[in-house]
Amino acid sequence: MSTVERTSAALREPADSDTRPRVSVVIPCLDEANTIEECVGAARRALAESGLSGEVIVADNGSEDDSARLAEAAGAHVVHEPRRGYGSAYLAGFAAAQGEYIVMADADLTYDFGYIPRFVAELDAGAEIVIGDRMDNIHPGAMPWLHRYVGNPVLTGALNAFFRTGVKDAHCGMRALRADVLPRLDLRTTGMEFASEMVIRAAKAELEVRQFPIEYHPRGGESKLSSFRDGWRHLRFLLVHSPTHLFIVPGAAMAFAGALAAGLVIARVDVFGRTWDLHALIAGSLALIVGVQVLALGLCAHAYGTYFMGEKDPWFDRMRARFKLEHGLLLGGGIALDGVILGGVILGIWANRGFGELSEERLAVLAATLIIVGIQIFFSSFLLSILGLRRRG
Ligand SMILES: Nc1nc2c(ncn2[C@@H]2O[C@H](COP(=O)(O)OP(=O)(O)OP(=O)(O)O)[C@@H](O)[C@H]2O)c(=O)[nH]1
Ligand SMILES: [Mg+2]
Repeated sequence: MSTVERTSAALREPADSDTRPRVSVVIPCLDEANTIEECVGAARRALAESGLSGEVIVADNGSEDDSARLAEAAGAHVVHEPRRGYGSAYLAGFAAAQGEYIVMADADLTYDFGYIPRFVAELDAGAEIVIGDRMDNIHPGAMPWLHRYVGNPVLTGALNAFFRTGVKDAHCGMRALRADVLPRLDLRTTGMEFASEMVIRAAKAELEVRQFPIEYHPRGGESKLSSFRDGWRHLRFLLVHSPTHLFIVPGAAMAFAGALAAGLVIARVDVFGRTWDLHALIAGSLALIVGVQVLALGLCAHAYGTYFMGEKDPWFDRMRARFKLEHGLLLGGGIALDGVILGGVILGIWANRGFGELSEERLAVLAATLIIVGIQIFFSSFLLSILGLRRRG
């Protein structure tokens, strides 16, 4: 289920413009009985004080405490989502939202609902998504050291290195968006990685994203965040959505280093005053074989993304415009054939010695490497072609 199939109520059944609220404040909630009432009250006050018509939706994620009842009593519309996870809770909340705009914030009093008018003003001014930036205004005790100086900078840094979103605080939980961008965002993730997914999808869909500094307060009640499990979920999401960084870059680096090491051994070039020999050749060969394998997997992952997930990658598009199946077959077949010829040369040397002592380990490693790499390229080219059989674009 995603925001395409489960888009907001406002888009499925447009209410007439007189009754439709402008703003839906959506609050995900898992066992936040200490703070949920105050959050709902603060959200309603912020709407009333700024003259915005609105509703407050609490997406209760199977709380075992009194959260759902307290939220309802405080005036929220409570939707129940039994499937656990921050993303699941938000998907359920979005599906119930009637507003033209959606404002998102946690149920733990870390975010100040007084910012709602500012978020709305940014949307009114043309933004499609607005994301708070907590980084310069974190109150003492609001964010553990590990998240402030390791988790957030590393994950936000990786996200921007991979996807160039320019978002400064990619995990900020206070955001706002136009309900009508939900189908373009097509959000699907169920856990905390939902926060990253939204930022990445917004960048890929070229939405107008704006940010402004907000304050981050210490939490009331117990945190639901698990540093390592949730951190890993974010990182995993970034990696599997960027085959270039997961496969192509490390694969190319390994293949290059391996080919270089093997080349230096074969050419008998001195490195740091020593001639590298068989061990360096074996290491180089290993790196080259693994590197080519990883590169081939990366190309297949790119092909899958392009053909089946509507991804747009100019680099991959250029590659597939330039290289056809036959190019791959010729390259792979040619390299494997070189390896076979080299094997024949070794056999010739052996025959010359009357099939006696033979010590052509270097040539043998080289021949085996060429045959392996050639066969990998040959069959990977077929696999790439198979992936593109039913392509539409
Ligand atoms: N982690 C988590 N949060 C959920 C879930 N369902 C709803 N939530 C709500 O999502 C919001 C975010 O969770 P938090 O525990 O505040 O996570 P966080 O804001 O990253 O971490 P803190 O800085 O400790 O608050 C809270 O309002 C939770 O109650 C769930 O299954 N897991
Ligand atoms: Mg929180």
